[in-house]
Amino acid sequence: MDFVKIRGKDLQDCIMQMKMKYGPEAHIYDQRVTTEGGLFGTGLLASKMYEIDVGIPEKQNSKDRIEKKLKDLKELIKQKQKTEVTAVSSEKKPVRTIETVRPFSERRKRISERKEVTATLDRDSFESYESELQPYEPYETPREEPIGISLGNVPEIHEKPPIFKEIPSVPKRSPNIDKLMGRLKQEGMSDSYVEEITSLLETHLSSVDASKYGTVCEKAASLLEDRISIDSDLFSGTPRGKRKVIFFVGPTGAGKTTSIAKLAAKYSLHMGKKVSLYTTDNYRIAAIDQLKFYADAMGMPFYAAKDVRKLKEAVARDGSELILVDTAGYSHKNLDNILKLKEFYQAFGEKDYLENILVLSGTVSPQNALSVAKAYEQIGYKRILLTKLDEAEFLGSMIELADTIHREFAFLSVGQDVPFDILNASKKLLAECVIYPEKLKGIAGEVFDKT
Ligand SMILES: Nc1nc2c(ncn2[C@@H]2O[C@H](COP(=O)(O)OP(=O)(O)O)[C@@H](O)[C@H]2O)c(=O)[nH]1
Ligand SMILES: [Mg+2]
Repeated sequence: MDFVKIRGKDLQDCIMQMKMKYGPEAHIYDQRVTTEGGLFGTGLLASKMYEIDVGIPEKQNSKDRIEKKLKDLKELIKQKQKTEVTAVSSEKKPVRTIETVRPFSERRKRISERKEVTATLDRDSFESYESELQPYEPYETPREEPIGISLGNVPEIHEKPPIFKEIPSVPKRSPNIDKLMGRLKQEGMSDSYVEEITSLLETHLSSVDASKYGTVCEKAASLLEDRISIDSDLFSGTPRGKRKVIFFVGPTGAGKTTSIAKLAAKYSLHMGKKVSLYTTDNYRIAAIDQLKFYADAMGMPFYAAKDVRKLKEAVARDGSELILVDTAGYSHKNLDNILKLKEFYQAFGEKDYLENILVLSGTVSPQNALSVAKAYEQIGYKRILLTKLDEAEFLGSMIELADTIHREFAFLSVGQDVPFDILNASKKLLAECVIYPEKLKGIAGEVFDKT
């Protein structure tokens, strides 16, 4: 605990300053009225002032401290990467200059000790807490029929009376719209979706507008923006007084663990929330190690769930406001495994508000993304965290997918740098990445500046 004095014109002013400077955790432990100025030290005509003594918990006593923690975390990660490379490239024991990076061997020993005391799982005693999950809209298969103008839908004009003879059977598209259609198809969007977007676009463009490619692109970007839904608040929809629990689900390698670490840093170090990290990926020591490393670096509770009963005990003791749960990556071809994730919901109770967020890599093919989105529909999810934008060539198919299955984008992961390479999802950015693909290059994240 640190202590500071704050002076102000009245108590209200002092409290305001305290909250602004030191956040919600700071509190007053003493207050007094003092004077300031006055003639020749006599106190005559002195103005009345208030002074408070403030206690600030170490964790968030200043912006500087948060920034320092972030810097330390970055340093630590760099150090870890260096030591891992050294360990692989030479037989020599890696030199570790930061004490907090404990040798893996030591951690493995601790983990195996913990494994020995694993209790057996009483699967029959599970109660269903699925109703706690937010209702998810049923999955709809992508629309296949072209909407708007299509050759099949155009009336047979040649059978009309002679007055219409001059009208071409298919309305001629402006070359700029054709060019944009090509662009969208190259983005991985399906023919029917491109048709839908461009038909809509045509209704919004005058012939003068359509003659300028720049205007066509601008309008297309704004129409596409309207098709994108976003929600970047992890607490979104959480009823008052409930704790938010988020399971990050998705295929192996999608970026679940690193994204969790980034979001944990944002919500804990930057926003001052009480965050805990859990993993249900209890079979792979490396997976436990990876998340534990981040949890240790940020000084937050970490728990590797061995079974539901143990997890329930840990959850009951946990005083955090936000629990981020890492999960094992399951192949979208193995529905049974995906459904097994639901077992872990039993560990949470009435005061918890559960959500799944699907972590999806922006580098996968449209077909793969669709299969993954469908497979994880079995456990329900409302939001998508899109990763690897820095490596993605195109994002069009991801936008189409989310629009078609009515899902929101939550965050965009834009690189490997924990905790910085993540952004709140932005309609404008996503739409512009599709229309102007050069935007994808050099995209950078730095959530801590922006919120
Ligand atoms: N280029 C790039 N790599 C990423 C991104 N997110 C994660 N990765 C990398 O992808 C690999 C797998 O990430 P990880 O979080 O372990 O995936 P998980 O298996 O889903 O937990 C790691 O090497 C990460 O550094 C990203 O946004 N861009
Ligand atoms: Mg992982």
